[in-house]
Amino acid sequence: MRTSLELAGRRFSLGPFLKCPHPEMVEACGLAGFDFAVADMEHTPLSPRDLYPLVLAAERRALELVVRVPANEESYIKWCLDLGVRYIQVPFVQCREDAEKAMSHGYFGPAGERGLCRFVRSADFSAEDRAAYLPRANAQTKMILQVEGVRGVENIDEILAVPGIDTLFIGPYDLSQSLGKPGQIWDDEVVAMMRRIVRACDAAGVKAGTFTDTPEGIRFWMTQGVQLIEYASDLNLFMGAVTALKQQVVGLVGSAPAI
Ligand code: 3PY
Ligand code: MG
Repeated sequence: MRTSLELAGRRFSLGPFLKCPHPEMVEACGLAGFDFAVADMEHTPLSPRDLYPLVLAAERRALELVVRVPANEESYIKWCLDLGVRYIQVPFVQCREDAEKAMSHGYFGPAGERGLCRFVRSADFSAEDRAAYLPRANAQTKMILQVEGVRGVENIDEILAVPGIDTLFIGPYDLSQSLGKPGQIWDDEVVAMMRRIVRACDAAGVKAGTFTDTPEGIRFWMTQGVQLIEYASDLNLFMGAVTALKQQVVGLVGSAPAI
């Protein structure tokens, strides 16, 4: 993963969530200089079929496409990997067994039990040498596991002990809900718990990631040692742009235009 940001000698990756299944959005993220974008199958009805043009657009613009699958299910993970997606993000990991299951879906044996077919896009539809494919596929796959509930936090050390996790992603919104404070992502208890997870990641040598929806949030989590920051969403950025434009026009002409 490209790391375009730097603070105090540490490097970070930044990218937005995509809620719209449009390759143009993916290209725009690449052109804007983001390191990655996250196609969100958890919180949109994005289908596996929708992913193909997004993957092509990401490759065209040298952008990393992360796919957040709807659940920790073999089929979802396999469909994405077979298409050539390298970064898979798995929601709601609560314990060691969940983490082991996700990792097993991500890798061919002996590391895991990813379903094996070499007639898929990730193996160049069988044009790639079969002996070369399996180790190359395993080497390029990166698993991002989401911890976003109190149970996951309680089990954080055993989750982090599962070998091969690329990034442990903390979901602040679901975590705030799990703590009985739904939506209060800047509540002291929520932030303290998130910082505790970042420290546990540091100790385990696993990258920490999180979500934020303000530029101040990006800076704050960078200073806390988070290395992967997933930001707001394509639609949230668009809403911000059109709302700001409307306010600007109202300021110029003194009335609310019908735009
Ligand atoms: C959360 O905050 O729960 C998330 O999953 C962020 O994407
Ligand atoms: Mg969540």
